[in-house]
Amino acid sequence: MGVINVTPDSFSDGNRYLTVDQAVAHARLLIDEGAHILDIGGESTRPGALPVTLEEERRRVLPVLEQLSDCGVPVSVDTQKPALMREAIAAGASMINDVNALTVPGALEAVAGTPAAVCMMHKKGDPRTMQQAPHYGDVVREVRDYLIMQIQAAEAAGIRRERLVVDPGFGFGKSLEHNLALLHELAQLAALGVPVLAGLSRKSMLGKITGREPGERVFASIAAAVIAVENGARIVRAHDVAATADALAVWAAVNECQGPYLSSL
Ligand code: 8Y4
Repeated sequence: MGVINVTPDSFSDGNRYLTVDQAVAHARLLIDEGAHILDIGGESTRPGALPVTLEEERRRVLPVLEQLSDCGVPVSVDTQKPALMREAIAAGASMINDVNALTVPGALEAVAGTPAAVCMMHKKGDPRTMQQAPHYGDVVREVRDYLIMQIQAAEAAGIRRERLVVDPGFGFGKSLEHNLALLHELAQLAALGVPVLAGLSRKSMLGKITGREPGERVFASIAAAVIAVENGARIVRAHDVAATADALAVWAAVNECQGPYLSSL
């Protein structure tokens, strides 16, 4: 899953066309590099980021989605707003990536009456304060139990299991030790029987391990992606798609789980 941010940088003073065109061009590049899914987000989820109004998020995300309707891969929309979830699905989104795991009022209903898939992510606390002093008894058990509850809530709302993806939410209210425990024990989440998505790309846990800035975390991200897949992740959310796709092609070849490799034997 390749990450497409539709957030204007501080230099392009509010020119949405530029932002939208850049996002679409970036999306096409990531497909070229081997992305099987795109994740489009119009609101930053990073600690300390400012919230965006529905109007603004809509103006960023929907034009990109429309231009990608023929792109050949499923498009996911990363949003926390039920109104935009509905509009995105109506505009062709195949999946909603919800860092709140459908807990915001109206989110379950927004997805339920549609054919879209949904990724339900665990997080602890709100993005502004979640990294201050995260505390867990048993982080793997707590995340697992939370995801089980949200799977049940989604099913109760009429969203069939086949449409669900779960995600431990690396970095969302977790210390380095919590993140490492979740990655080490990811198979316990994969055992829930719903595909697991892992988002580790360029994250600060990799900065803590390597001492590197986000742009220099590609190699660390590749290692994390391979470990995640080895431990049962089915979808990897990545910024550096070409590198990640090559690394996972090697993993897949070794595991003989891709038809083309077998047919050439
Ligand atoms: C550098 C670059 C440092 C990016 C940090 C980051 C996830 C997610 C995010 C995830 C799912 C991020 C929207 C955080 N992470 N959605 N979104 N899972 N499902 N930080 O792990 O990329 S944003």
